Amino acid sequence: MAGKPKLHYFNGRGRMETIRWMLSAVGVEFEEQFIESKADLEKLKKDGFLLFQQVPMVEIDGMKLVQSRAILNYIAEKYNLSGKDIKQRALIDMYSEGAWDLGEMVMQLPWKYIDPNEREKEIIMILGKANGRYFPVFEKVLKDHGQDFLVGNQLSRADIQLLETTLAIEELKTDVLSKFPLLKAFKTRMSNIPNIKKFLQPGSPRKPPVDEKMVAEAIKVFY
Ligand code: GSN
Repeated sequence: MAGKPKLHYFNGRGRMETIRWMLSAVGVEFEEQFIESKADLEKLKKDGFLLFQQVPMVEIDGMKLVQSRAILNYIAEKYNLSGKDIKQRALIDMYSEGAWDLGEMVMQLPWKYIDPNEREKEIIMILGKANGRYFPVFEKVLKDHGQDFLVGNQLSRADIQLLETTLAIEELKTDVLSKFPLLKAFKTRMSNIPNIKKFLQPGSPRKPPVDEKMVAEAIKVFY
């Protein structure tokens, strides 16, 4: 029997967090090998384990997968999170990419904006995009079909990625969903799915928001 997937990344959210979310949502246990020094990263490179000399890298089913979205695609296919047909798949991909674009802005915040004033300006921009571009789309999708999940009335990667991103945006502004009642109800519903509920509880592999200390540590490893 194949062992647990093994995730290679630093001990923070970054590009691995969606992968942690996805595996956890389908109840797959995994191991994490944290990269804590330049030597750890160099060893992975020297051993030929990183196709493009980069992490995230996930050992799964006898493969060493890199490129975060390729890893997510594999997990989504394997665990039936990509819909029932190619049309559902297209919707799921569009919604997931939208959630990814918004989530990526939050992910990059502590890395790109060290100056507190610049960061504050960027947060206002991100909240503007969330309120003006992304959340209205998801609110309308939920309103139009009246179902529990975004596509095909079953859990897909789009639901998981939207929940992850929504919670990340709420960390910037707690009442950000006040004008989006259906998205708010979606958040509550998704958060109560047993595997997800477990992932949201303390002690799970979910990582806290990236702080300045974590950025400084990661910079030492990657630059
Ligand atoms: O999505 C992906 O996995 C890739 N398109 C990008 C991965 C990437 O930029 N990895 C950085 C770590 S910071 N982000 O997760 C990396 O491994 N840098 C080390 C290097 O030598 O380039």
